[in-house]
Amino acid sequence: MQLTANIQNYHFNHILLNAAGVMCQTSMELDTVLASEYTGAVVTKSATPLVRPGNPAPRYYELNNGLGTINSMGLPNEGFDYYMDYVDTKETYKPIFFSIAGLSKQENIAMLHQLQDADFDGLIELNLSCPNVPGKPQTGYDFEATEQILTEVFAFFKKPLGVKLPPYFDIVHFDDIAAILNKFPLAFVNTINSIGNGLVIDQDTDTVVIKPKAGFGGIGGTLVKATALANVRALRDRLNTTIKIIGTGGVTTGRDVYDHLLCGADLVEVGSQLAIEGITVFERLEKELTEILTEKGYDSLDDVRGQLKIMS
Ligand code: RRO
Repeated sequence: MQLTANIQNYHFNHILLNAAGVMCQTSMELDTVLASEYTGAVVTKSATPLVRPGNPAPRYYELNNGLGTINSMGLPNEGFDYYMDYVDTKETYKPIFFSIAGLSKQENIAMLHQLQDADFDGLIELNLSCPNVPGKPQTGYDFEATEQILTEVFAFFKKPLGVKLPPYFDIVHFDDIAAILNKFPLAFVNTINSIGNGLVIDQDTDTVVIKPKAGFGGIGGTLVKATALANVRALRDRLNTTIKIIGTGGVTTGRDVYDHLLCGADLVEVGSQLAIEGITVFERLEKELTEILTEKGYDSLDDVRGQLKIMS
């Protein structure tokens, strides 16, 4: 069965890939994702202009019972030039998403100018939703700032660009963010980033489980699946059809991938479960998805995408 997708002129032979931040900080990790037979693309760790060590450890924790993860990595990355060198020298037929997350609008604009002028011919993901840099709010929750940066970006930027969004929790917020995003020629939106500023407590020691921000961190994995699906569905219902959707959040089984597709996702990313299980997660998820599609008698993803049923 063809488990493929398209965003503009980019073709994806498989619908799964890593979520930014997981298995994508170093060239070796990026190579690992690209080398998997079951990934359609790779996304780089969100880059800042200069290399960053990130927050102090421990900064990542896996909850018991596979419930999910909490992280406050704090945007550790090798710096913009490192990822530019990587994409410049990498020979692959798979599309590459170059993720950036400047600490200010000016940093994002500067990196986008460099990407615009470079030979890079992949897609660009502007991360508007990092929850873990102390003192830096998530731009995606500031609708005015979101519209402002996109207005400035699209005044000069001509390459395929998408945005990584934080989860929204209110119908009016779905309406408002979609109305803003629809004003721009976005190639895609990626929803959701981790649910920001959760708190996990160790039962034996009555202590938080990560050190930065007094234990507050972004939640991922099974715990966030319902929120992720709601965001994919709500945005698919509201965005122009030219804007494709990457569904991210709560994917640990083939059924979770299927549910993202039902809600309208074109591609599906795996974050927490990739960190927990490693690169073989993609093979398992694709096999489980294929079994579900076969059992239901579907021979194309077009039969599934966006076909969620509601009650009359
Ligand atoms: O590096 C991080 O702390 C981080 C980022 Br940039 C992000 O976008 N989402 C997340 O959960 N962690």
